[in-house]
Amino acid sequence: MNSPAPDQSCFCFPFIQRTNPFVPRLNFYSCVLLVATFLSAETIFAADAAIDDSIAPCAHETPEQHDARMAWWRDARFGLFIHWGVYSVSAGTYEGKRIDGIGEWIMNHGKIPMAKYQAYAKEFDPTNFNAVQWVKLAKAAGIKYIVITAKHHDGFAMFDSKASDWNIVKATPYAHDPLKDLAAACQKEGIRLGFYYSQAQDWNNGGAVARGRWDPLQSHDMDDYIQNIAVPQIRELLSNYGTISVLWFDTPVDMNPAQAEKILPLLKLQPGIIYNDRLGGGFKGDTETPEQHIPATGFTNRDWETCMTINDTWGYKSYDRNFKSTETLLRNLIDIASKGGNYLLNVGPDSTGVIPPPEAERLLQIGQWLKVNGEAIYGTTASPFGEELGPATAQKDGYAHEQLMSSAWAWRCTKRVTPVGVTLYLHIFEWPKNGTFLVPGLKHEVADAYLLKPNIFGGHKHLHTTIGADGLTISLPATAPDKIASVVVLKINGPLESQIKNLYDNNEKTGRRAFFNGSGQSNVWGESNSLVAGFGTARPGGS
Ligand code: FHN
Repeated sequence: MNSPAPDQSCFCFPFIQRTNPFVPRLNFYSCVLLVATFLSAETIFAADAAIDDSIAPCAHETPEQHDARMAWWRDARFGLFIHWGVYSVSAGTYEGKRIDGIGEWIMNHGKIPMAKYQAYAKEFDPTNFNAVQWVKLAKAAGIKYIVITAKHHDGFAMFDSKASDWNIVKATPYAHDPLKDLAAACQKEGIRLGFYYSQAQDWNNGGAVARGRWDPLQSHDMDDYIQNIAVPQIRELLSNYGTISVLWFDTPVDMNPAQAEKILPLLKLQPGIIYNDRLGGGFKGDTETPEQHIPATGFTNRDWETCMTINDTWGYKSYDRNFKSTETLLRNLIDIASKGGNYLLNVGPDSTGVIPPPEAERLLQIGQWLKVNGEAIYGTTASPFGEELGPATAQKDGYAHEQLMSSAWAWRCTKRVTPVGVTLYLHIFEWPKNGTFLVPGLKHEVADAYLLKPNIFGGHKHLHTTIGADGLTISLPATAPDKIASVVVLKINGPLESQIKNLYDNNEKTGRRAFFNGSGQSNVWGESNSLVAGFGTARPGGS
């Protein structure tokens, strides 16, 4: 472990005594850099101009190579996010008081001193954790990849780390590495595995702290932290767990390009790995990551993934029962697929290692729908229409920030290009009472139209269609095949022609605004956007 001698004090923050066994060492030069970074936002942007993109993995790949690398992820459409850590012990309550906000932030929101927070680790003994069961649940839910918190902002490593003893093997009675089990189970069951890693914020190991430090023992030297904690831990994660398909960075608070450049080359340890847009330092990554909302129009030129809680917290809170209905979750998945994105839906296991039953139940219900209708989700691309979304309206996301979102919820469409033409999947949420459904603007003869859900004999009910001035009208049976979303399949020979009104065109700006929330406003960490260098702002020529 890289722990300093206990009597060292910090050059920048002389009031900080180095008594925390987990904090890394500060040196004169890193302090100067730190102060300079704090003093001037221009420092960040000046350095940003000098970013060396060639160090990014796959920096020189051709568009075809890029598509090949992203292919499995684009096909997957549905991933499972897992926020699990020592915060599941406190479960939203500190010293008898319920702490507001998301559960994994309890140390920060509750201003819990390091010593008291670290004591929770002694109660973290998840003997009910069973990686095979988790992965089987994910599979039954129709999930294709898992992203689990290897380290969240509290700095607690959910894996065996030599860089800091603040980890599940050394600091808990469990004394075991659950990520090893999960990696083995994913490998066996054919589920892709990704790691979430809080590369900048670390409230126990000397990294950045959003909203200000609250314990004098919290040291902060970003360069030292990046060098001695983030870099070695990411190396461990990308070296010791077999194939890792995704590295999911988060909250690039205080990250400058030079620090991001220390991390980026490590991704070469996993050829083909996909990383998101939250590294910081101006690197745009492979994916956009709208959080707690679905952008009105998706992103036209970037892969994107909405991450979302199943209730109102990422990490377990014993009293958060505000679970979204299966109907909402399924509509979200379909809405996202219809805009060409992925849904990364979160669960928060408790401190014994159990995924709360209401969360598991919802996942299984989604899985039942996907078993019948998965063809209309996996490997599909965005709707060729857009009219079904209604006008983009300002609504609140899960953090009460205003975002632009779709206003109409009668139906959605996904598309698959086939060797002979195009297949359209109409996901109908509001089954028409008059027995007909109009696809506005579609004037193609269809080679076949049928309900995706098979009848009791295993065949499909074929549907009559007619072309009129407004589009294609489909005759439907009186009752919906599915209570939440019934899928009608339209087979079209040859390519779709351009008379279809496509609201996705030229809408990238709108989609971005919906995600980034406008300049000068607060982001989800309560920091000014301008201090979070590069986050959410795609740099042409980035990796
Ligand atoms: O601060 C985190 C939060 O705890 C959670 O991990 C989410 C998931 O996307 N990300 C951050 C906020 O953007």
